[in-house]
Amino acid sequence: MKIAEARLDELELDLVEPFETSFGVERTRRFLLLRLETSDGSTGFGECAAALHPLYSSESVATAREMLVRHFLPWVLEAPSATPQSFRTAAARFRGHSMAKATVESALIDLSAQAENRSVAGYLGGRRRRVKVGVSVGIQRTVPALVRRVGQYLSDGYHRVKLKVRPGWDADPVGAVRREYPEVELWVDANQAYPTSAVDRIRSWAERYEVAQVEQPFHERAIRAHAALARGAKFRVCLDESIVDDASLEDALGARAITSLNVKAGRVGGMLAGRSLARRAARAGIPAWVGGMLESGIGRALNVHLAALKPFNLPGDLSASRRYYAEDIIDPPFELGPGSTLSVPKGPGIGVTVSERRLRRSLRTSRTFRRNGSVSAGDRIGLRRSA
Ligand code: OSB
Ligand code: MG
Repeated sequence: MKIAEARLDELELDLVEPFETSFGVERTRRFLLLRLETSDGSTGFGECAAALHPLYSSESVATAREMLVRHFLPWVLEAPSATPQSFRTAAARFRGHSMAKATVESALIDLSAQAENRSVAGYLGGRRRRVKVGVSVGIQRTVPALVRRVGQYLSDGYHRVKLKVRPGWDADPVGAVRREYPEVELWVDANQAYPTSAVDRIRSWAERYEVAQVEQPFHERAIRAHAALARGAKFRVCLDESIVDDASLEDALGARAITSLNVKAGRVGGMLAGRSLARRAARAGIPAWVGGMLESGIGRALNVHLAALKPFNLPGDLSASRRYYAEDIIDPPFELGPGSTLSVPKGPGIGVTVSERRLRRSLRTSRTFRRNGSVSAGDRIGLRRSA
């Protein structure tokens, strides 16, 4: 495919409620959206998972923008033919910046799938029509508030609930949710908040309250501590931040530090890498699932397509549009279906329509780059005030 134009928008969408984790509170989501246009007028989208500040990982909107503008978009606009695979090979010489890389790869996958008149899921080899999903619940102000929040999600129809935990917000809230909802499938995610000395304490409350999965309790490089927690545990130990490439997965498997794999295309450099990691985990008997980064409908659609692949056999952090945003930027919005599922858009490509009107309302900056080397005159400031 010959790419004629790249448009890089920065958007800000207000979350329906603040999302608090062990690393901070998010009230709005600021993110980059990439729109690639081919010389014959097809358009493909990629949403960058990087947040405004580098708290989940070292990438941010600013670092991703720098890599896109300085390195990746010039490559895309100069390549005689750009494919997801050729981009991946070309970008591999740059270390890190996985979320920036994944953004370009996603837009190229959207275009490649459209060119073959298939959905993104079909292009990647996925066959599911609906994918099982759950909901990730942020830290709340009080335990009763958390129990109420979980109750609302259960009545919405979610079958599995992932509670964000951290030292001081763990045994009490998890126990209260378990007592109120004896049957719910409970997961927890600490985003690296515990010292490695907490192995026994985590094991104790996780087993007492029948937590099915504990995600990333320790630092991303603390592989031995995760292995110690996994040894003999009744719950799965899931790694998120620790797994960034093939080598980190091999090391975690070798150390028996992982019994569930969270795949986020952004964290691992794209959907192609995410697919191969999930296949590798499956060969080792380890289940995988698709994680989330509070994406808008575009990123969510891409995640749902990825979750249609066979090795993703646990419910993903893929919730309905209204769990995140009052108004999504896609049509139709994602709605929760029977059996705690989302349906995989049929395509071609991502299979959802981007509402340019709603996108413009959330626009902070926009810059367009063209093949002949021209760049639109300066950054266009969106309709919303600057932060
Ligand atoms: O660790 O899974 C995580 C959101 C932002 C950053 C990290 C994480 C999360 C979530 C939200 O848990 C999952 C979602 O998008 O629903
Ligand atoms: Mg996580």
